[in-house]
Amino acid sequence: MKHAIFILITAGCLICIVPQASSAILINEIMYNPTVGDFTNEWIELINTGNSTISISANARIYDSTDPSNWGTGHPVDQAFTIDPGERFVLARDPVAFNAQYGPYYHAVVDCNMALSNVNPMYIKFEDGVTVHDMVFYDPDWGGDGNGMTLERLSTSWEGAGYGNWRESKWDGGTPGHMNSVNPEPTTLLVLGILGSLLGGLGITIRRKNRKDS
Ligand SMILES: [Ca+2]
Ligand SMILES: [Ca+2]
Repeated sequence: MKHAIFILITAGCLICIVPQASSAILINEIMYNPTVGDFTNEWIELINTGNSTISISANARIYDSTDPSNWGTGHPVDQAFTIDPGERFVLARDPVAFNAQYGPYYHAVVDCNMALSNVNPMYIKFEDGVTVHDMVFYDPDWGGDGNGMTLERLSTSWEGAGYGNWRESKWDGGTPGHMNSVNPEPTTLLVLGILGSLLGGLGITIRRKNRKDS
């Protein structure tokens, strides 16, 4: 019983101190290692979790880096666009390749020349001017590593920096522009996920593997 109380108190504290995403625009899905065409077929799905349409300027950029202290110059989107409430929007490294794989998309796919590592854990930040919409972290060990799947965000209510909020998609090719295929887990697993996320955030180290990036 004491054990159970301790776990509940600990879980409560963790939920209190884990930051939630503050922007309405979040990174919701990541295709970092497509089965073919790594230099063309990478994409990121954004989602507008707010209640109003949000305009993204042509100065917005995706930053990707293994070192969050050195983001580099980032990768600009090639056009301004808007995201309606609840809408999922795709930024693709090559919209022509994306449309060839997934078929005509219901919305414009915006070109953004990202470079997502297949080897190293990586940070991704979506920024528009002074507004940092979201920053997430993924690790190829979490799934989607060249098997056709993506990494999907479990919940838009939780911060996106750790494994606790990311899972390999259940559908081949992932779910660009659609609801993610993974579902939030039961409370107990959620708490464990948040704990893993918190510990990961405190002690993230960038591991270099011996595989060659593609
Ligand atoms: Ca890649
Ligand atoms: Ca999706």
